Amino acid sequence: MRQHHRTPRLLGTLLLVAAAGISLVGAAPHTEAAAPPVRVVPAPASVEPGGSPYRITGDTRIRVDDSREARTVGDYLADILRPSTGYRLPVTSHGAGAIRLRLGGKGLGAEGYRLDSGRSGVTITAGRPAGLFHGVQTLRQLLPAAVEKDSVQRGPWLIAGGTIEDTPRYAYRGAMLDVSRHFFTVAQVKHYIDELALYKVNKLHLHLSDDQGWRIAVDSWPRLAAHGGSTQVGGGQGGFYTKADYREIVRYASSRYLEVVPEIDMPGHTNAALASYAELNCDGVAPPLYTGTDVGFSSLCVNKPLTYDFVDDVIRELAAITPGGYLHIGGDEAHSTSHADYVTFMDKVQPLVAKYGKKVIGWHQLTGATPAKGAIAQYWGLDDTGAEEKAQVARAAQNGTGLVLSPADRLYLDMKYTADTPLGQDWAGLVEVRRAYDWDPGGYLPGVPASAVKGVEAPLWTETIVTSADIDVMAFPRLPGAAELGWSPASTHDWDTYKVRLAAQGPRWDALGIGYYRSPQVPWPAR
Ligand code: NGO
Repeated sequence: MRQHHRTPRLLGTLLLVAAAGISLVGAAPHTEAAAPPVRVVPAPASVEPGGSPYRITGDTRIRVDDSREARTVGDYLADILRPSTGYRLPVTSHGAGAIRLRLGGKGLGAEGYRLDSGRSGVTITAGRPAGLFHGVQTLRQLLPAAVEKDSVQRGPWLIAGGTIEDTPRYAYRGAMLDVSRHFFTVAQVKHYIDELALYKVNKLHLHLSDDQGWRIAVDSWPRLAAHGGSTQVGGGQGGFYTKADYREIVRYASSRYLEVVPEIDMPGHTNAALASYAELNCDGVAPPLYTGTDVGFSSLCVNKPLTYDFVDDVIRELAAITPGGYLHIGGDEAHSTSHADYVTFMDKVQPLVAKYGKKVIGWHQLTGATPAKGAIAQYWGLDDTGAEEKAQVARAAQNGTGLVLSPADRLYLDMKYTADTPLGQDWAGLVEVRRAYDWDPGGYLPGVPASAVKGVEAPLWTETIVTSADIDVMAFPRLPGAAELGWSPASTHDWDTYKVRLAAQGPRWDALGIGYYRSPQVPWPAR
């Protein structure tokens, strides 16, 4: 098979042709209907259109390999297709089936898949179940948008003929939800997970603590959640996850092939903890709970031994309910901590993360201390952040620290799109859809070896975000751009073809009930 990622212009052309809705396969004389276009986000690594489309009918069966994971992905696919097609679509591990989910295949890695579609059926092949799942997301996008509706729609349910072979550019493709500034229920988090899964995002970073709220139960320090979780920005009632709640989020995320990355932000952004336990404060006096939106005013007491008993307990309990490999320790905006104290704190806390079997992630200020071996720094600067700060990050990267890129004036989903955007903030600037998409993580920070970049993440801070509808309108349509930066080969990067593929997502979001910002930069089809 031709590897289109080595021939960028050709792939760009194919996607452009496909995006324009011009069928490359419609010429086949026996084709029963014009082949539908291939408009997939994130852009697959290789698309080879050709042959007749497959048509899902009332007789279609979903044949899966005889494994629990393949069966689960098959059931998930059937659950998506049944309401809108009205077909039975039995999932079976025996006999024939025109839609096939196969585990096997070489060279597809942990998350890649191959999708072969033709007159007689569609086969998704993957080395691992995650690849089958990602292949199913692609399959959804090959079908008409109405497939996403929850009531029976008219077909025909055609899937373009051809072959897609697809593996991700980066292993870390994240989204962050700040559940501290405003609390979001387990159901709301699951809803967001489902949206992230559409675009092959594989990390859910939960910002579980901040000045305004502590959101995870810790048995050895019960007031953290009971008191520290009892309010939020604006003074609402807040909330927290019990351990059972958190486990349920982890379980659900993993059913969508996302790994949860929990964050306890330290040593700053800790007012909720300091308010809950007087003894954590240097002066022994607990501050009141905080419901404003200032940053940089709180700090754990770096020179108190009790601080490290506290951190040890929190990390131990959190690590025990987190199957993923990472634990995020924050480290941003420690403006009330001296530099020397910050370094001391990070020297003491990072080994605790390792002690409980996890790898450290921290905001990129961590590179001003000594990042532990195997640590990841999450860059949240701007395009015009000073050269010195960028050089500090680059030096850490040269010395082995991995990077996840979340430039605030590109990937912060809480930035306003335009001055008229009702929600969000603008401290990092206005971030329209093109700005969010049109940059290259591989070459973004000078002096950073390409191998140091582990991926990208789109954080959603929630000072102004209260409901799931608020999440949706800030995440869509920028989140899919972030997901594409993480997944697609650099050779597919092209705003003009991307915006056409992105426009095709609009009717899908309408069908799914996702309210989004109809940016004038994107040629949305008329509603
Ligand atoms: C900053 C700050 C957060 C704010 C966010 C708002 C980081 C890493 N620390 O990002 O506390 O919520 O901006 O955009």
